[in-house]
Amino acid sequence: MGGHILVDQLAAHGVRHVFCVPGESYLAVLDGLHDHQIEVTVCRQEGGAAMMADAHGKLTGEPGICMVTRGPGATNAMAGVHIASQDSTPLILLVGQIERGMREREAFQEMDYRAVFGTQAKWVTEIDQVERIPEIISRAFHVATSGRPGPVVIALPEDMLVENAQVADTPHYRVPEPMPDPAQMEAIVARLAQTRQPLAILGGSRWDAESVARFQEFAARWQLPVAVQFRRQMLFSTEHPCFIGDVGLGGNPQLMQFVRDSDLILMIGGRFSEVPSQSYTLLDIPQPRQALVHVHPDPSELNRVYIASEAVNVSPAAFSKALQPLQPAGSTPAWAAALNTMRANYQQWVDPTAIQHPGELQMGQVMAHLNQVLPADAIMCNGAGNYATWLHRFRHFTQYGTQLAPTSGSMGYGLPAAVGAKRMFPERAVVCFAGDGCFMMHGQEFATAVQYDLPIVVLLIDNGMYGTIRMHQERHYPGRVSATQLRNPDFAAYAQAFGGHGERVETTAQFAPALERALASGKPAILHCLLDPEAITPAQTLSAIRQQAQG
Ligand SMILES: Cc1ncc(C[n+]2csc(CCOP(=O)(O)OP(=O)(O)O)c2C)c(N)n1
Ligand SMILES: [Mg+2]
Repeated sequence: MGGHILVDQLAAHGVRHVFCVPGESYLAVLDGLHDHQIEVTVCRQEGGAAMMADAHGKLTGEPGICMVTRGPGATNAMAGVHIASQDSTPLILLVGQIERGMREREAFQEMDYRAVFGTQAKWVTEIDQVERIPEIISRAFHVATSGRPGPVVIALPEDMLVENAQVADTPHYRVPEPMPDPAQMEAIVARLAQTRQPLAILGGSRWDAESVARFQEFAARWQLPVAVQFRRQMLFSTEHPCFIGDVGLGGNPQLMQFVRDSDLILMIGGRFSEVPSQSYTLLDIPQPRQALVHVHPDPSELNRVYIASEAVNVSPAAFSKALQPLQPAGSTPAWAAALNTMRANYQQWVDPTAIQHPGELQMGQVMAHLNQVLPADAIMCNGAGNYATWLHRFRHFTQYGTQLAPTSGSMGYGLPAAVGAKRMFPERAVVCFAGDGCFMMHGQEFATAVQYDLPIVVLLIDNGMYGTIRMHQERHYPGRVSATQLRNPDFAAYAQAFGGHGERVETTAQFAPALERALASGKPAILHCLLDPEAITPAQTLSAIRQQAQG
């Protein structure tokens, strides 16, 4: 039966987990999962299920699998599809669909998936013939993972899923991995030899632990200054002597100046889109002043916004491999002093103990404590909000596979991502940072954490408002607070009501013992951390922003 064939095909491509919200439209697939070794995570909302699948894709490089019902299930899941698209994450969304014979009558929950997901997914299709399931599923895995990875959406007509057929399994998908032309690598080395101040900026997907290690070795050999793009801290160790920071929101102004002053930029894997480029101001468009080496797995991304001096159409993993034999001519490059200055500046920028802000709970101290007690392989998750700045600026990321953060700035991502991560890696510590606004967008997935006994820790940073928007409000419309105040529940009681561990943290001194109890509880936990609303950024208070805007 189609539903069973589908599950077998997923298994043939190595799938071990699926994230779903059930629907009557795909009962045959659920039946196929009944006796299968594939693990199922039943979620509370399809957006959360899709975000868990995205987290799977980010951590493993293999497509995360999400199953939802037609119409409202699919529109809910769109939240995760958009994240996977902007983050270049492999994801396959399987959607139950109305019977084939009812199409175009606006049947119950009918939707035109090609039209609705057409601009978000790499490929949208519908399986009309049960015999074609192996072919289409195989293609879906290849499309989702090759070139620039992204989401694929497949609609499954209900009547097709109950038809029978004899089919053969397809082999496990394989991602084509072209290597760069050695002559182009020579050209890049020749440019490096002549440059005054080079800078590598890392981003995108199709990295892995090995390629990160290779790139770190290359950077060390060449004493190459390295930065990462917005929410891509896990691509380069913050402890590496060549690391000089991240180009993101609320970034270090001196690093931004360093980008402008560089005469050669190696942009590897990323798109240098609106946020890292500081609203497209850091590099000239379309022709940057600097020589630009752009490495990207999608040829249509090369020369799209920035005209490259060397456009290298390979994945970051392939590029890092090709860098291995390349040796610098001399021992100390001309830019070594600039690197050391910038590295020292970076170390000051990320010293959390240097930060003081209003209120009894000091986030700098919280971050210093987390850096001390959390293992290096702890997976850190977040959604969107000013609270995330603390995590991205002050956490000592040192390993690949430790960060789940949407570059699309999608609120609510942190909790489902944490649930998905802990489901896949139960032995690793998983910590979710969430704002009071952010948490409530997908807070229902705390029930999923309880259902599967997933002891994640949520640090819920409550400032009683949609703080980011309030900050922008004060900058542009000072004193005119509109639609940004929040009246919140008791989040510790919320955790307890769901069957988890919950505590309220009001002061710095309370934080460390509360975290210890949360970790020791063995349950999903929420630490309801009360942050003074004045402490809107590590550097500025809300009142100061307002006063500045009022002139
Ligand atoms: C799904 C979604 N809706 C709205 C926004 C716009 N937005 C960005 S940050 C933010 C406020 C976040 O509030 P909170 O989670 O409490 O964090 P805070 O900024 O207060 O630290 C909003 C509404 C968004 N990024 N994503
Ligand atoms: Mg808030």
